[in-house]
Amino acid sequence: MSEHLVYIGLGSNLGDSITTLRSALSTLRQYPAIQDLRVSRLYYSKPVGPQDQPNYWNAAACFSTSLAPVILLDLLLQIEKDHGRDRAQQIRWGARTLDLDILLYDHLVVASTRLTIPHPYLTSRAFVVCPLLDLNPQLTLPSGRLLTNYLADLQDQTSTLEVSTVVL
Ligand code: A4P
Ligand code: MG
Repeated sequence: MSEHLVYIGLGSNLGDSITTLRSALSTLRQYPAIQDLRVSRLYYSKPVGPQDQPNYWNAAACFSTSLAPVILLDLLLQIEKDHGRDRAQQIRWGARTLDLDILLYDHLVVASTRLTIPHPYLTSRAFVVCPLLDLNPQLTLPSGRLLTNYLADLQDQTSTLEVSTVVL
């Protein structure tokens, strides 16, 4: 079975976010098809989008997997649901107990109705770029561009992004 290197983003701004993020990571570690999972530092930041919602806790994780992209998406959506994510109540970019996004899957580019990889907002959000660089400072996108090259344009966001001492 071929293995793929995947990076995911984790976010939460409702409920006990740190417990939720830890629980989601421990759920992922229990799957035999997910191996060598590593987690970034934990970040705390103001919401992007509607401001009338709590601040967010964010991190990224990378792992090796034999799961195809849509199978992995279904697994992440199920884990979100199991952690109280209620899509019926949700507005775009609004508050959520748990958000799990596929950021990168090898150097694959996907643009289907269910899945866009790389994640469309990956390079424009410091709360995604910074944890990804924790995991791999030399990370490159499918375009071949180094992710670190995008940091300069995100200075407004990085100045308000707090790194937590909490280890997930
Ligand atoms: N989908 C397509 N591509 C992907 C992918 N690469 N990974 C589809 C995961 N899902 C993907 O997801 C809706 C659908 O997107 C899925 O069913 C899947 O088929 P969603 O998580 O409900 O999306 P959304 O929240 O409505 O929109 P979006 O743009 O994905 O939201 P984001 O980007 O997750 O933003 N501020 C801070 N500081 N930190 C945050 O984490 N998060 C958001 C939500 C807003 N502001 C934030 C944060
Ligand atoms: Mg999402």
